[in-house]
Amino acid sequence: MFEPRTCGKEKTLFNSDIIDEISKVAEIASAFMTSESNNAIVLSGCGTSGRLAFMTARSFNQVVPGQKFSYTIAGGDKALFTSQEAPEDDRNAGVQDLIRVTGGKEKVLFIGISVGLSAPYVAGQLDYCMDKLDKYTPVLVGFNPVNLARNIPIHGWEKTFRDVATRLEKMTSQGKTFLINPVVGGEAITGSSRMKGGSVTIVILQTIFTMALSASVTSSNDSMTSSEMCKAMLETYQKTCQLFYASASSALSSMITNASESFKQESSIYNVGSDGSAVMGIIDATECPPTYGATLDDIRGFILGGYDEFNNAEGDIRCMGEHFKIGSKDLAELLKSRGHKYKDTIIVLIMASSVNVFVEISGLFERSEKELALPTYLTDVFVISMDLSEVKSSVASLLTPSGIKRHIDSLIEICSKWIFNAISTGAHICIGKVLHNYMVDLKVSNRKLFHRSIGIIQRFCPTLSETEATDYLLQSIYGTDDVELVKNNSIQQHIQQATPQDRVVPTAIVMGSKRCLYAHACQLLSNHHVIREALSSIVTS
Ligand code: F1P
Repeated sequence: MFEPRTCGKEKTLFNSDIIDEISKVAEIASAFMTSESNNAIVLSGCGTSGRLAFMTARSFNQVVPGQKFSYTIAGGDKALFTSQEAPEDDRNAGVQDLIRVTGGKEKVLFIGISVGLSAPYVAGQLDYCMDKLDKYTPVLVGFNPVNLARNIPIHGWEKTFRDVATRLEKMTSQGKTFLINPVVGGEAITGSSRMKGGSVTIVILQTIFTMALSASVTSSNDSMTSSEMCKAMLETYQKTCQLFYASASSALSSMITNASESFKQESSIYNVGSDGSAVMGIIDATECPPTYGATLDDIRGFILGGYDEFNNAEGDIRCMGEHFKIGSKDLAELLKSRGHKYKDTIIVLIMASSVNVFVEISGLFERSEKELALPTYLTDVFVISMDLSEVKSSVASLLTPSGIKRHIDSLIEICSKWIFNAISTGAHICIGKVLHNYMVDLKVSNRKLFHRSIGIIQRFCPTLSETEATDYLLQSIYGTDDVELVKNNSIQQHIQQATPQDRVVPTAIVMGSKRCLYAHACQLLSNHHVIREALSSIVTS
C-alpha cells in the first residue's frame, strides 16, 4: 500500500508526480471551501468507492461551513447498506445523478473514484464533466495505470472506461483535469478492492481535504511547499499503518477466531461503533454479500444514534426494510428477537482516548434476560494500544487545530476500517470462502463481476478457453446443460438471472473441471458444506 516511489515503471503513492497532483487538487479544494460563491465539491463512486465518497463528504461537512460537500453513489443511498452492483453499469444514471446534485451550482469540483478504473457510472460522469469544463473541474482517483483501465464495452455507449481515462489523461497534461492513479499493489484477496484500494482512497481524499482545510497554515509557512506538506501527511498514514499492525495483530487473530465460530454456528457478526468508526463498520458489512456471497444477515453494521448521526442524503430509509435499520436501538431489538441458539459476535469499537489509546471490545456472547442494553453482554475485551502522539506532533505545525482534529479522526477511522475488514475477511477465509486467494463464491451481479468470474473459472480450469469458461458460467447461471438456449441473451439478462443465486461460480468451476452436467456438479457440491474444501477435493481429484 505504501510502497516506495516506483513499482517497475509505475508510480506509487509517494511518487513526486502523484504527490504534486494531490497537492494541486488540495489547492483547488481550498479555494472551493473558502469561497462564498455557490459552488460544490462532489465525490462519486460505485460500491465501496461510493460509500467512501459518502463517508468523506459526511466528515468534511461536519467541519467545513456551508454544506459544500455532496456525493453520488450508483444505486443511491440504498447502496450504502445493500450492494447495488447493477446500477454501476449505468453511465446515464451517473450523469443524471451528477446533474441532480450540481443543478444551480456555479462551479463544481468533481472527484470520480473507481479503484480499478472500471465503473461505467463514473466514466459517464467524468466524460460529462470534460465536456463542460467551464463549470466542472474533474478529478479521477483510481489505482491502475490508464493503459490497464477497463476496455470492455459500456452498455449503450461507444466509449469504454479506458477511452474516458485516456481523454482525461490528455487533458490532465494540458492542466485542465487531474488524474491521481498511483499503483498500490495487488490485493491479498484477488479482486477485493475494498481492502487496499479502499484504504488508499481514504488516504488520498482525506489528505486532499485536510490540507485544504489548513491551507492558511501552508501559505504562511515559508519553509514548506504544499507538496512537502502532502508528503508529511501521507507519512502519518504510513506510520499509523505500521503502528496498527504492530499492536493489533494478536487481538485481531482472536477476534477473527470468535467471528468465524459465530459463522460456523450459523450465527452473525454485528459491527457497532460511533461516528466515522461506525460508518466503517456499516460499510464493511455491506461489502460481504457481493464479495463472499454472504447473506445480508451474516454481518450487519450499526451506529450509535442511528440515522441522526449517519447523515446520508436521503435521510432515514428504514422503511426500505430490515437491513436498513442501522441504529444501536435497532440492534438491541434484533438481539431481543433472536433465540438462545445463536452465538453472535458483537464487535463494539470504543475509543478510550482520541489520541493515544485505541480500545476494541468484542464478545462471543450467551444471551440472558438481562442482556438488553449495550455493552452488558460483552465478554471479551481486546485493547489495542497505539500511541499516536508522535504522529500528531509531526503534523502539528502544518495544520490548523480543526485540521489536526480531523486528521486524527481520519487516522482512527482508517484503523477502524482495518479492524472490521480484517475480521470479516478472516472469518470468511476461516469458513472456506477463499481458495488460493480468490473469492470464488462471489455474486455475479454486474458486468465487471461477470468478466471476473470467467477469469476465475479459467484460473481453476486452465485447459478451458475463454469461450468454454463463458459457456460453463452461463450453464451454471441458467441451470442448464444446453448453452445454446441462453447464449444469445444479453449480458444484462445473464446478470439479472445470476444475481439472486448462490454458488454460481463454484458450480461452473466444477462443471468445467469435470466436464460434467449441471445436475452432477450441483450434486458433487452439495456433499460439501465448505466451498474451499469442495473445490479443492472435486477439482483436484
Ligand atoms: C466498485 C465496486 C467494488 C466492489 C465490487 C464491484 O469498484 O463496487 O467496490 O467491491 O468489486 O465494484 P471500483 O469502481 O471502485 O473499481
